[in-house]
Amino acid sequence: MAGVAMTTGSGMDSFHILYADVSMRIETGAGVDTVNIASTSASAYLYVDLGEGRNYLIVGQDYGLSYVQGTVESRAEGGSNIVYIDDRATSLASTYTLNGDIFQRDGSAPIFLADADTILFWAGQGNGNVLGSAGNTLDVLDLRQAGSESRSL
Ligand SMILES: [Ca+2]
Ligand SMILES: [Ca+2]
Repeated sequence: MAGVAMTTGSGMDSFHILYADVSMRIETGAGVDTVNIASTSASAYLYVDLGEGRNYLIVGQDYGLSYVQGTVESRAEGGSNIVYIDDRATSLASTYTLNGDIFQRDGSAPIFLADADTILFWAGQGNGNVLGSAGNTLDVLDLRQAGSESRSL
């Protein structure tokens, strides 16, 4: 994988990825780490391993999932991740699918959520001024593949 590789240590590390246009591999090691992903290009494959501890993975909080166009693969080797998927910046109705540990919004890249302990999800908020922004659809296809004990949606 060409691109950026970063490894950090046992402290509480925080990454805010505003725009990834090359592939990245980020490993944050032990400690309660936070990785916040705002925007990725289609040619960028983003691999994040938040390591030991109960970590926080945030996707889409800045601009919504429309700007997440490159695949995101996440895990927490030896730990777990609390995952926030936030598409509130999107005003049109969307279809979201959770299939095992793969989350995807139509028109956005898949987000792989290995070692997710909890998933908190916000769909688009809609816009009363835009026609056709009625409801969102969330399809949960299969949670049995997920390697976690409980899930919150
Ligand atoms: Ca760390
Ligand atoms: Ca960690």
